[in-house]
Amino acid sequence: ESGIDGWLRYSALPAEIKAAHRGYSKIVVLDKSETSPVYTAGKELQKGIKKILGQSVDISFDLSDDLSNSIVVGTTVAFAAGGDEEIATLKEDGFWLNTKARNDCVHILGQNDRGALYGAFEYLMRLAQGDFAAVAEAYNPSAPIRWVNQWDNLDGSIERGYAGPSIFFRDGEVVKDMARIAQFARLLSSIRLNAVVVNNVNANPKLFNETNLNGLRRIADTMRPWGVRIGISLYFDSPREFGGLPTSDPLDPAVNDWWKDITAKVYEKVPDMIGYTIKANSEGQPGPLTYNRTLADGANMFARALKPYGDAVVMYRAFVYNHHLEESEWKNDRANAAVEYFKHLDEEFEDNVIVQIKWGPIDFQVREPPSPLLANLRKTKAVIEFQVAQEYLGQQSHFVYMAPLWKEILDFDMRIDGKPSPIRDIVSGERLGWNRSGYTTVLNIGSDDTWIGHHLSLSNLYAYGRMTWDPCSDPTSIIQDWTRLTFSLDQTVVDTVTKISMDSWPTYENYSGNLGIQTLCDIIYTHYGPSPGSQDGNGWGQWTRANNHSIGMDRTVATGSGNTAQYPAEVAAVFENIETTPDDLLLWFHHVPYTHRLKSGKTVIQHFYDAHYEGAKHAQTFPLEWAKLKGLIDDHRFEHVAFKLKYQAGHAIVWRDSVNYFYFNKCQIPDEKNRVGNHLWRIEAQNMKLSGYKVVSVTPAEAASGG
Ligand code: BDP
Repeated sequence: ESGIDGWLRYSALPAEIKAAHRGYSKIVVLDKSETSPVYTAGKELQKGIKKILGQSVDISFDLSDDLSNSIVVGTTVAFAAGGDEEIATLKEDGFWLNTKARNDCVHILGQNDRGALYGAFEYLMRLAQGDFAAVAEAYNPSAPIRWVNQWDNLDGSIERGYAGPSIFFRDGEVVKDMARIAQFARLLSSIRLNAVVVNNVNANPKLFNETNLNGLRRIADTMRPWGVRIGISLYFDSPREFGGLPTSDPLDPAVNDWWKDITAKVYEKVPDMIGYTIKANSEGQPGPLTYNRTLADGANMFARALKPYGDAVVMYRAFVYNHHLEESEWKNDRANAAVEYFKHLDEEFEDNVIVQIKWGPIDFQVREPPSPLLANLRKTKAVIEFQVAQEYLGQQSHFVYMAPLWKEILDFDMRIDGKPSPIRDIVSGERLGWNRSGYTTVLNIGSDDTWIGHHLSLSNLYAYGRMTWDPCSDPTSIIQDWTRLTFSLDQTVVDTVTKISMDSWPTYENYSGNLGIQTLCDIIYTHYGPSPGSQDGNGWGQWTRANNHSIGMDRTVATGSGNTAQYPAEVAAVFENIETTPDDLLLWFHHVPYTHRLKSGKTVIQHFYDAHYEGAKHAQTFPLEWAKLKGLIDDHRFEHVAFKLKYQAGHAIVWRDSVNYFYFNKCQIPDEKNRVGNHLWRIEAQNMKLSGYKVVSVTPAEAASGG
């Protein structure tokens, strides 16, 4: 199997399970229009039932038919004409699933078209897992915004993409063939994600040429039947660079008119566009600050242009920082940037501006505390930005299942005004009374059949959908469901994938960066393999502040960057005090000697050594665990994952030795267990017979056994 259907394979149920199902008389679809998600739902049910149960069922559009033993799918409004069922309250995109309705009917009724399609998928995914239990339940999303951001470039490359070229763009234009785009929309809608921003946040203004505007129309037309809307990322300086204006100053009337005009052109092609995503004044991108205007001035310009278009919003990214800092400014703390830039503007943004905040204060590291900005906006609405792309987490060559990480962040209680404020309630809008907020994620699916470059990593997309709908979902049951749908109902398969997945984040953290020091990868460009030495003394500002005696970034008010004070008082007090800071964030908030004792009783440096050995050792178990699945799943995917996990196991050893040796060199404190420098389990190149290789120097040097 190629993996192209992801978790929507609808594998035939084993005969004994199938036998327990009575089948259906027909599928009654309450919308005849082929572009409606309700119609799509009908077709999907027909296809799924054929594959899962082996039954061919006809579609009818007539509610006045004899409905016994049928499936009815549509909106509650369309159904009201023909029924009197009592349905629990539904929110936007919600649905009602009743598998024991009158006359042995199954009712799948959406609050809107999209909800009906979500309901159809829910029902099919239950069937596919052999779950025929009766339900009569309302399903409602935690938040209205459940998006993904693809970072696709017009030339077909993908920023931080590890799964082949873009499915959207090639050679400067939108692709001709929409087949993959439809398949992608199907995957998104099955996990109840309602929009995709199709191009990179480092955007190209050529997106606005006539060919591409028509291309956007085709993308939107392809995704609409799946209930997925599209949005685009904008390049701030487009008026100057693309429109020929002398400036892109957001307070210049001509610039405002230019954005209004181009927006009108965009909406002529895509009338239901969800809006614009803006990355400005960050990492070399121009923005309002370039023109001595505030970030709110910039955001509001787009907001005004979008006002006439229904519920369209501006997603203004809080990821604003300058990486060209002079040496003297290295003392600045990039973790402070978002709050410093945005907090005082809280009252200034137009109602249709939403601030898009990365989950941590820096940049998708293996461990960060939650971004303090999530607790600093009151009036201005926000979405949290996750990263399904494993940019700093092994780039889909290592596997890290991220649902447990997201859950920790979403469960984190910010204690705004001393009251319970778990982040999931902030982003749902409940805590501060926001009407439009929620979630987005960086996603890097490409044209590879695996979608994402590693069959196991696709679980992150599935989990993202599940958690945005219901952030209280349990990561373990999510991965179990995903495994049953993706691989097999076999219990060994489910248990094995679950075990590898649930162990994957702690394992990666152990061998890649502990105690809140961040992922010790090459920070300058690749963000991949070990390079602890690259962390300090550069404008990218992801500091470890490691010297020969001590390590960690002092973010306290007392002696450091003052970052702790950006959190609400109760949380600030916990992080300010080294005694109450949890060990796994110790070096994020404090600078301590390598000999500092953790709550576990170990010193920091011994913890580093032990964790890296532990992590690399545990990574060796992944290919062994996986080997149990030989013959229980298809060979193609078995071999693909086996290869990846074996590579990961090897690279984990490179990580282990590089990081340990680097810090040993710095502090010269020996490992109590005398392992560092012994390069356990490594096969040295000089001990191998090699042909066809040439000798190169190893970077970073500490990755080489001889240093
Ligand atoms: C960083 C990525 C960079 C993105 C940036 C962003 O390395 O490629 O452009 O985030 O989020 O993590 O804008």
